[in-house]
Amino acid sequence: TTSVLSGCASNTPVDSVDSSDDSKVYEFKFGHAADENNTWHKGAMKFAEEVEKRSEGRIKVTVYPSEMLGNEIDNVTAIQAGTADMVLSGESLQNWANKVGIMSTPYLIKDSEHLKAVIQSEAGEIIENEIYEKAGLKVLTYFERGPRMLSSNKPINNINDLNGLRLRLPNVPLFVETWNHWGARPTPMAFSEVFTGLQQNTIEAQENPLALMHSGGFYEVQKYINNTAHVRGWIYMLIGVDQWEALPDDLKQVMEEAAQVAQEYEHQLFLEGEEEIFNSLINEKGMEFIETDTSEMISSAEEYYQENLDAELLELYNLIKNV
Ligand code: 2Q2
Repeated sequence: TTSVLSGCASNTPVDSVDSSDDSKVYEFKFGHAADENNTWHKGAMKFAEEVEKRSEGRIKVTVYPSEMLGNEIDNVTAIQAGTADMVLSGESLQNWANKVGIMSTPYLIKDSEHLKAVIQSEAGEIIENEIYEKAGLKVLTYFERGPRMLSSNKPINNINDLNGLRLRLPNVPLFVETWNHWGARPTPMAFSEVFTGLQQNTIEAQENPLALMHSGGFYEVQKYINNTAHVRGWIYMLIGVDQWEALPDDLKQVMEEAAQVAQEYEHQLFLEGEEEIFNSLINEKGMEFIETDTSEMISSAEEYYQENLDAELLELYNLIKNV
């Protein structure tokens, strides 16, 4: 590598990693929670393919679906320890970086336009920096997600039906707080344990975008989709900061370009899939759609946040609200 001393013959900046050693092959292990039919996996595979092509084989990414590298939290820990390199993650990073939880606050993001604007705004930048500083992960790109819906075996017509509901949530403190406030009995659990939990009735409900319910086969163990649409969110494609910083500049650029291609590819699949997935769940898989009255969920969440969010979260909450 270039050092201050050896660099004096040229004007090459010394603060960048030397890219002349192009024989080194960088190998990255990329894990995520969805299975192979999900657009997350297709997007991740597209990324791997583009990276390999554009780097002429100098970077090799292997994608591990279905929590094969461990559940989301363990996958992040493995990246920090250097035994894994990449992951799809988002609000669960609140466990390392408090502010990140705000990206999926129930009923905060209004729609797809708002979501994109938030990601590109100061709030998005604050969240990405927080992930970098506190979770040790660098954002490469993001995938937009469909609205999170509550699935269950009894119809949820309004907030009263949430009372005592044994509900699985991902390990996101802000989610747990909000559902507790709505009267449910939430348990944080890894995604890979949800199907069995529902089958064995240790939990009776879960919430996710339709795409994950469909690819995870939850229609086999859940009867109703309740139109709660309580979270509009997204997921980041992330690489460990150490792994990122070790890359020469030309390969960093390759990673960023490939991430962009994967983002556009996944987004197209996401848009095409939304309606198809809904129709499949209702017409083929026999789930029933309930038009939940969410008005009290919305107003009680808003009241809860104004009174209970800590100062830095409340500031970010209001910032996002006004994007
Ligand atoms: O239910 C899940 O496990 C996913 O949809 C999670 O929302 C997702 O993995 C987030 O917790 C992202 O950090």
